[in-house]
Amino acid sequence: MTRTVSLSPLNRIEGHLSVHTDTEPIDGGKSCRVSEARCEGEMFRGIEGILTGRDPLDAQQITQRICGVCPISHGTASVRAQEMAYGIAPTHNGRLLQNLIFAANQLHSHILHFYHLAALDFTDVKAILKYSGKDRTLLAFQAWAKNAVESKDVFPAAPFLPQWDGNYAEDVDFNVSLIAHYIEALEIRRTCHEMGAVFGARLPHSTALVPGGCTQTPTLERILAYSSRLKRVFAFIRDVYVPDLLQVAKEFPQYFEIGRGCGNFLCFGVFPMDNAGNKHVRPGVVIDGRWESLDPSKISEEIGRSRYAAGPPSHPFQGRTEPEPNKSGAYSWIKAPRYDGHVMEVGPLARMMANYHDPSDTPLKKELTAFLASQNLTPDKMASVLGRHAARGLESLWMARQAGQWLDELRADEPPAQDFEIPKQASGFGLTEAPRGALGHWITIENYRIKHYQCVVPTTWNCSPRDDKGNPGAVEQALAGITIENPQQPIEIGRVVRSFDPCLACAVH
Ligand code: NFE
Ligand code: MG
Repeated sequence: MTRTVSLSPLNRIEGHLSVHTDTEPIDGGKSCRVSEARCEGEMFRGIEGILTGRDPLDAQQITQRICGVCPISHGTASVRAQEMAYGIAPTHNGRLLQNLIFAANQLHSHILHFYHLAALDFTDVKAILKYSGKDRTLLAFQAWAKNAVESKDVFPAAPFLPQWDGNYAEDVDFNVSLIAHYIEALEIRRTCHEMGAVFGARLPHSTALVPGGCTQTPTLERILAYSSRLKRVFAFIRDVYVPDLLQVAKEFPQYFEIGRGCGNFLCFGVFPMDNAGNKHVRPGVVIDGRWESLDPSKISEEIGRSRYAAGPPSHPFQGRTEPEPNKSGAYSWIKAPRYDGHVMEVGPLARMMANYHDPSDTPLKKELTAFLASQNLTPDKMASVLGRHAARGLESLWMARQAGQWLDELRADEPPAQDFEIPKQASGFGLTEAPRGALGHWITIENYRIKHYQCVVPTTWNCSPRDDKGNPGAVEQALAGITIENPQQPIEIGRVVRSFDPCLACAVH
């Protein structure tokens, strides 16, 4: 008999997501297998509508408020769209400063995701009770956990305890070190925000990011402030984050087989190398295992199962966002973006796969090739829970190394931004990558004001509901077929969904 197993709301992600799965019993009814899943974005925000009628220069400020985790991505998509509309490009320094602010924000996001959101799916928190070392922070944590275990409170020590009985990592020292690194990663995140603020003026929401570059000049003092912090962050990624990922992979090899998803990957590319359109992370599309170049005209959004007023699949220049909360048949506030009608996965794994299959040599291809050889893995294993975590870690390592290069390329005596005038009528779009994947903003200007603004956002792709043809979204597909050992404590659903690092605030923007 079909039984619905839900996680509602799913915690340790950003925002309000409910996941419902229809399951069939296996193992005499003790366990079950997911036959199909539904992702439900539970809130509406309406930031695209807020932009209508405003000064176009408000856009990179207001759209950064879509999210406190990936604001720089929204700011970047917005300045790219405005640059196209104004007919300008960033200066040499402007491009590098934007890349540096972006890298700081993306490193922050990946470290946050692994240590503060996902790693608790694999960590046996109660292992801290067996800790016998002298670290005072860990001893304090031990006392807190002991009290929590003995307490009758419902949430004695959230988000650590209570914890479901799952198959967590077995090695006591490894569990304790994941807790220690959870604490250390808080400091590293602060360091990343400081790096971003050196050139971004403030973080999370930068005031320095502008069409044509950045308002902060690259003084020697600022370059040193960034580089000293970058050294610390790079060392953490190399010596802590990546080794922890490898250890999780060693303890949970089955998760290279679980959570495959739709198998199609979309990447808009990021980190411009010049103003001719070349990017360090190249744009590209992989459909049914075949690479093709990106064609932005093939992007559309479908809303048949979303809580918006009915309309045909629309390119973002035409798209509308008109809430209809009680629409019949709709089950989510997330739209369903599609590429040439295909369901696509976006994110670090999609960037890796698009760059791995790209016919030219790409830096990410080099990273992934070395990783696969060292782990004795084939590329198809990357479409999995662990593959997504690995892609995030490998990308972080590359990015932290590359950021040092960008610092070296800054020219102290050149301007950080390009002048421009806002035209009376214009339109443009900006495609970039956010930590969670492909992000695009589309702007139309009339009478010097924003007439129309649409954002198509990473988690909108990944957590989309079914489209007009009934095809489930990427996360919905990744859940189909997984086994849930204990339907009372469906830890496996959390592991699969969190591997995509969903942000629902972004998804419903
Ligand atoms: Ni709110 Fe975001 C990223 C964007 S996800 S985190 O990364 O854009 O949809
Ligand atoms: Mg939108």
